[in-house]
Amino acid sequence: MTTKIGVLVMSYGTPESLEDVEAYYTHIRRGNAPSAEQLKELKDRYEAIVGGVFPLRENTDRQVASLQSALSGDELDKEIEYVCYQGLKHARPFIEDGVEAMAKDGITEAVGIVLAPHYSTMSVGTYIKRAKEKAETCGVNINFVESYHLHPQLIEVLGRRVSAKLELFAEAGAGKDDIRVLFSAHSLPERILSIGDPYREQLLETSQAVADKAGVTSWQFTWQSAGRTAEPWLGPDVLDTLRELSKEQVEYVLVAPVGFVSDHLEVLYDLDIEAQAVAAELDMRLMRIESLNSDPAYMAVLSDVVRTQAAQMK
Ligand code: FEC
Repeated sequence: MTTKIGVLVMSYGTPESLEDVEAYYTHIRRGNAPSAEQLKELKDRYEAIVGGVFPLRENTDRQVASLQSALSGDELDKEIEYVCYQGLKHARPFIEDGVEAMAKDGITEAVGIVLAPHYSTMSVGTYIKRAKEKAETCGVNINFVESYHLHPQLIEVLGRRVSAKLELFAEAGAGKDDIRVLFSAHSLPERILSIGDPYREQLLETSQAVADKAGVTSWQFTWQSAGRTAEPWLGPDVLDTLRELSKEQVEYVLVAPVGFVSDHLEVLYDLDIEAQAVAAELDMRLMRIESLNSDPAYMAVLSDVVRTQAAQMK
């Protein structure tokens, strides 16, 4: 007999239209509406992205569909049928909607996974909390993949992306030691450090492993996309790091945003527009590795960790 296992695939979520940005921003701010100035600033950033205003929606849709295919084509697990459901943190379908949809389909056993490889109580932890709370009310037994930041195939594919851009720099005349690789991730409030949160450590572990894989010795870690709130956020920010590197006469910089897996605002605006503008001012050449999006290698990572989690539930 085939057992059906639901897979709740969770991601950040993005507005559906410019009119929807205010509600989205209010949700991120836990019900506090942004000021007119903050709202305009965010809408301007969405409008500035080239190639589509809300690319994260399409990218998440594709990732969920690709993961479904990867799990369905599994010859090993003939007794298990995996059914993927999408659940977004700040937009429809919300995490709770995804859990409810599973329950309506009669699913009682599920695995939850976030499209972000590193665990933090303030990021992945809050996705898990919401999914768990909803699952309890719907009679769904759900277990979670908390992180997969050192999965060998993840390190392999990120290493390949770093090497590909380093080759482009070499073709442009840069020597290996002239290039600084900057691994980056979304900043979080500094207070996470005092509660022993593993986020920073996991990001450094991924960075070290990818650097080793690509044979990079000249690298450092930097934060990006800090929120616009009064409390201190983890730094240094990528823009400050570029200014520091300029003082060290570094001319070539490769940014590898290993904390993200998709093309979205924080990559397409914060790096490709904002950081590029600062690099140009400093007369530096800046490149970024391509995002994983629905690369089959990333789908293989996700399907592997989902299957491993499901096997532990048997
Ligand atoms: O393309 C898109 O539409 C969405 C891009 C997007 C991603 C993303 C990922 C993460 N965030 C994380 C933490 C925070 C915290 C706050 C916060 C605020 C924002 C705002 C926007 C936004 N985030 Fe985000 N984040 C994205 C977008 N984020 C827009 C609001 C304006 C601003 O501050 O820039 C602060 C909340 C507060 O005000 O209290 C904290 C983390 C990630 C990476 C992990 C994940 O994907 O969940 C952590 C993509």
